[in-house]
Formats: sequence, structure tokens, C-alpha cells
Amino acid sequence: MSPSIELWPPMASEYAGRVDLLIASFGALVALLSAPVFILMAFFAVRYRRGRRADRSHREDRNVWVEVSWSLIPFVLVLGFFVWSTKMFLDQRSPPENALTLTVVAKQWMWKFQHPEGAREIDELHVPAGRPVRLTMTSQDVIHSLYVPALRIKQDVLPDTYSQLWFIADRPGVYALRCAEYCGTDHSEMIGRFIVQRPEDYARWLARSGTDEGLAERGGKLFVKLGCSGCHGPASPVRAPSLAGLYGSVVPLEGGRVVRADEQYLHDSIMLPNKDVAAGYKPIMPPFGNLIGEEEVSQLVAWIKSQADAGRAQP
Ligand code: HEC
Ligand SMILES: [Cu+2]
Repeated sequence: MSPSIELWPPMASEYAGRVDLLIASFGALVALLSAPVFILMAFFAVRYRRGRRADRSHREDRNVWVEVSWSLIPFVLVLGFFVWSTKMFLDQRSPPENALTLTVVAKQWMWKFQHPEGAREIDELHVPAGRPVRLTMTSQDVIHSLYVPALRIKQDVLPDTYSQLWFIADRPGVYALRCAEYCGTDHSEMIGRFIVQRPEDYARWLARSGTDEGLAERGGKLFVKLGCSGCHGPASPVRAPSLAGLYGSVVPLEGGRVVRADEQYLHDSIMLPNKDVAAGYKPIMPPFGNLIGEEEVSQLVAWIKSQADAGRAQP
């Protein structure tokens, strides 16, 4: 990390170019709209300065068209920016289906990344160029914010909640990665490297740093180790719902509500099982909130997701 201050960060995605264009255009619009005010101010200051002979009679001289146009034209222009930026905002909220999903856990004061194939890294994020990447992020403690200036994107990372971010980085290189939310003493040290690699280099990197265990497999092992399978397994004496096919399904809850079993629901079912109790079951599942960290939860969630269309199979 060079100590020099970057005024205009490098660009690592096409989206970054769109953000720059928006900002530059908005800057130009503001300059355009305020220039007449300052030019006229200077002009009048000279023209009507003290001692200067000028016509100071206050004639009633109205021109409705001028008055309407100087309100209406800026209004329409600014509205154009509203539509433009809203479109970008919405694009930024909707990751494509085929995105590569990585899990991010923030904690004081580091970033932990887990790749679906199992590779894990700290304060470094390797991604393949040209491929949509989705980050599912949560925090182990306080609010952090993942910020990659070269992508022009930033998203708060909150405890007990999954937030997400997606991008297509298309320029291989090494870029800065920061925490953009003051999160305690070493907040300024919570920096890392965002590394965009050509797909073949990324594959090589994965193979090199990869363990032979994927995220989901690790989750499957934890499922047994933590005793989840003792209740949720097929031969269990306890009445607990099978988790096969759960992800993505609609779950009726005690009390009549229904929810879709997304990542957040799975997370909460493990950490705070009594928050939402599946209909027809007793709230006997112990909360794991104090026993396991967000990394383990994301592994368990990955495992449950991998069982989404696995029929009735249980470990
Ligand atoms: C003591 C038995 C028991 C243990 C141990 C247990 N569970 Fe549960 N679990 C239940 C019961 C009963 C329910 C249904 C009631 C509820 O929603 O709280 C449930 C609900 C769930 C749900 C929501 C299911 C649905 O259909 O909505 C998930 C997900 C889940 N458990 C995951 C886990 C994981 C992961 C572990 C291990 C870390 C675990 N459970 C450990 C008994 C248990
Ligand atoms: Cu932070």
C-alpha cells in the first residue's frame, strides 16, 4: 500500500467507468447551473458598484417565460440524473444468477474470504476477471463496510445480517480493499488487496491454495461434529425437520406466517432458532449463537444449500 494519496482511483470494472461518468456529468451540470449565478453576481457587482452612474430605478419588468424556464429546465435536467442513477443503483442490487458466490466475514480487524471450492484467505480477495462475482457478507462483531475503490462500490457489513455486493472485474491487477466504516482502534489497519486474475491464473491459484474440501463439505462435517445430525438426521429419535430440500422452499412458521428459506433464514435458524419456529415442531433446538462464529455458520448454510435438491439424503 503506497502512502501516496490517490485522487482518482484506478478502474477495475466497466461499472466503475459508469460511476465516473455519472459523477463527472453531475459535476458538469452543477457547474453549468451555478455558473450563470456567479457570472451575473460579478457583473452586477461591477456595474452597480458605489459611485458608478447606472440606472437604479426599479422597473416592473417581468417575463414569465424566463422565470418558468429557469425553474423548469434545471428541474428536468436533475430529474434526468435521478433516473440515470436509480437505474445504476438497481443494477447494482441485482446480481446475475450465474454469479460466483464468495462468503465474507468481517471482524475487528480483518477480512476473511471463503471461496465456494474451499479456499480461504484473509485480507486478500482473489477473483477471476470477466466473471460476475457475488459477495455474501456478514460481520462477527460491529458494523464494517467493504469498499473497493477500483470498482466504485461499497456496502455495509452488519452483524447477524447478510448483505451483498456484486461486480464484474474485467481488468487484471492488484487494487486496494478497505473498511469504510469506523469500527474501532485499528479500523485504519483493516485494509487488504483486491486481486483480479485472468481466469486461468485464478484457476491455478485456487488449485494451489485450495484445500480438497469445499465450503459445503466443511459444513457437512460440522453438521455432524456439532450434533445437528443427532436431531436432523433421518434416524433421529427427536422430531426435527429434515433439511434436505429446505433451501429456497417456503416454510410455514408457528403462528401462521410463511417465509422463504433463504440464506438469512438459515443463518437465523441456526443462531437464534427460537426467533422463527417451523410449524408443527417444538422450539427445542439450542441456539448456536454463542458456540460458533459466522465462518462456521456460512459453512453450515453452504452445506444446507448444497442439499437443496438432494432428495432425502442426510449425512
Ligand atoms: C436438539 C435437537 C436439535 C439440534 C441439536 C439442532 N436442531 Fe435444528 N431444529 C430442531 C428443531 C426441533 C427444529 C424445528 C423448530 C424450529 O424451527 O426451531 C429445528 C430447525 C432448524 C432449522 C429450520 C428448519 C426449517 O424447516 O425451517 C434449521 C436450518 C436448523 N434447525 C439447522 C440446524 C443446524 C445447522 C444445527 C447444528 C448446528 C441444528 N439445527 C441443531 C432441532 C435441533
Ligand atoms: Cu471495519
